[in-house]
Amino acid sequence: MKYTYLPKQDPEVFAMVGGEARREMEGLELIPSENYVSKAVLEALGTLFTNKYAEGTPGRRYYGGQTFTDQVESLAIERAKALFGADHANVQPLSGAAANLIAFSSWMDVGDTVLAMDLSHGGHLTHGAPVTFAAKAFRFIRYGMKDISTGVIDYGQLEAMAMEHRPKIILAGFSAYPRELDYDRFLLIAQKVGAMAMADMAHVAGLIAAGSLANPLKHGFHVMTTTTHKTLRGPRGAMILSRGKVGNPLKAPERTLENLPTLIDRAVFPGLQGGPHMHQIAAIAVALKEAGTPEFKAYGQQVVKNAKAMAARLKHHGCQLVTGGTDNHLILLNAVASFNKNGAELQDLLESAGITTNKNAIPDDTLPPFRPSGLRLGTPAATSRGMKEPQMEQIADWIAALGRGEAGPEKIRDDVRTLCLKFPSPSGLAEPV
Ligand code: DSN
Repeated sequence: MKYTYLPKQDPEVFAMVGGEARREMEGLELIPSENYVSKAVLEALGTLFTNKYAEGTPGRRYYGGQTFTDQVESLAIERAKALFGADHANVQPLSGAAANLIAFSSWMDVGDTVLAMDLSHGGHLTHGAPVTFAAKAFRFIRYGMKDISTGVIDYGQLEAMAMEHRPKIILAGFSAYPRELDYDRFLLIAQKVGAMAMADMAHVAGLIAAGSLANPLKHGFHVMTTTTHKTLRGPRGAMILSRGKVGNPLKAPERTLENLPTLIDRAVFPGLQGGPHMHQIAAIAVALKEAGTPEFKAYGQQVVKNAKAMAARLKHHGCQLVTGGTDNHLILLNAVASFNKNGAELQDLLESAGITTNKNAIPDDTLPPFRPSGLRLGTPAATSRGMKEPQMEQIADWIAALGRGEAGPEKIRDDVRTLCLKFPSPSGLAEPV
């Protein structure tokens, strides 16, 4: 990426942009929720659409001057619907936390109940962790894994809790769970108690688009939220996809599953947001076009193959993985059991060797969140650089050698840099013209 004005006008910020570009180019990114956007997505993000207010939906805006905002948002919506087989898409949520709160508020009143995954079993903060506003507004109850050694969800417990508490929403989704979910089981339970079936697919939306994981909407789920910047490889942002009939968002509809698209549009604006970020929506449109290509399908398959290869090699080195392996893009390593280090210590050690990861709780963790027992690893970003199974095995060898103290971070940092320079980041560097 070439910059003409920034280096001259604000060299301080430009130096920071350059530092981040070099960090991304020379280091290995293994945080499972991160990725590299294409140069086309980056260009769309830097467009004049950032100048425009566009409250409302295409064709029904509150301000004038919407010819091109209407076009670009409609394109993003149509591409999202086609990619995920949805009846409706709202592409305005600013990010994942907003998308989840909007989906909750479209279907529930204050005090209503949600049945969601336990945070330490892989659920997400925005699924009602006690520190969130959502937890003040709604009542969250928790399901978890039946058997942590395999990762299978306790569907019997889930059903019993649903029957007892009659939740308005049953939420399937996670940010640290390495296995596939049984969406048919979720849906049957939701139907039994008259709940809305909602999936938060932020982590795996790209894998769903690529066909490497199941699509909850195709299994009959009513709503699916996702961020756009993880495996989907777009800009930061989010979408809410749903089934149902699109109505006039200017009129409050009855709260029925059929009316979900309109309920969601109204919950976005004026419910919880103001003007959408139109430059972000333009970049989402570009990313959604990329996600519909055969190259992206191959990418999604390779992300999973790479995660399996890395998991197998870590196990070969005696590492302990939560659920014993992975079906998706992420691995949850028990750092204490593997290397007698907590997740924070291992994260810092790997970072000093140029490998970026994040500390993470493991199921029923006895350590606190700032120095938990686990470490999360993921392959979406490394796969975007074109790395395959041999590189994943090499990375696992480095992690094991560092963890056991058999190699120093300085030496491995050089090897990491050499590998990364052979597989350049698709986003490119920041250079002045
Ligand atoms: N921060 C993202 C993750 O890492 O899972 C989602 O919140």
